[in-house]
Amino acid sequence: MQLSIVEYPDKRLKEKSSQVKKFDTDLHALLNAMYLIMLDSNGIGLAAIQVAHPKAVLILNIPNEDGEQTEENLLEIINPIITSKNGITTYQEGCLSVPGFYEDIDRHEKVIIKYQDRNGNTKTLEADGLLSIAIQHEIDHLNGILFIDKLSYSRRKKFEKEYKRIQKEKKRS
Ligand code: QAP
Ligand code: CO
Repeated sequence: MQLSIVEYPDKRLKEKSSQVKKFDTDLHALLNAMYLIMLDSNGIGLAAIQVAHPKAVLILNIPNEDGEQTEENLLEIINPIITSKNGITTYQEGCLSVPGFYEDIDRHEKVIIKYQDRNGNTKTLEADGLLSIAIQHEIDHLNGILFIDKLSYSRRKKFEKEYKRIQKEKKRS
């Protein structure tokens, strides 16, 4: 499966993802291909809608204390729901679908989610730190929301201007 990353301002990123019902080989092929393109793009998180599959599927691979990403830390999360959240934390986020732009975003400090794994087994995960932030960022994608949608009016205007410049720079190189 050859995937490519859908980039802002592509309208497909606004779509709401649908629930996964079949935990079959098609789903496994999608998950495997998502992992490869995420690593290839130097990402730590990716939702299926970012590769043009509007399904409630996301993967996360947070680096360890040594800054290394290992496949044993790969999380495959299907049909997630946040069952509990508390605290507030701020982190400078980026997104593979908004390349080259980073901005501070407020999130819940800790979340507990319920989700299914690639075989349809129900799991619970308690997350804090970068994992908690990444989960919230990716669940937003499933609802058609990008981190830039959370910016104030003035920061959003600043983003639009800067992003145009980034896009122009890319075309030149
Ligand atoms: C979502 O983001 C996230 O602009 C994952 O040029 C964000 O993997 C999780 C990336 C913040 C936790 C905190 C972005 C790669 C990767 C870029 C990513 C770029 C190359 C973003
Ligand atoms: Co993203």
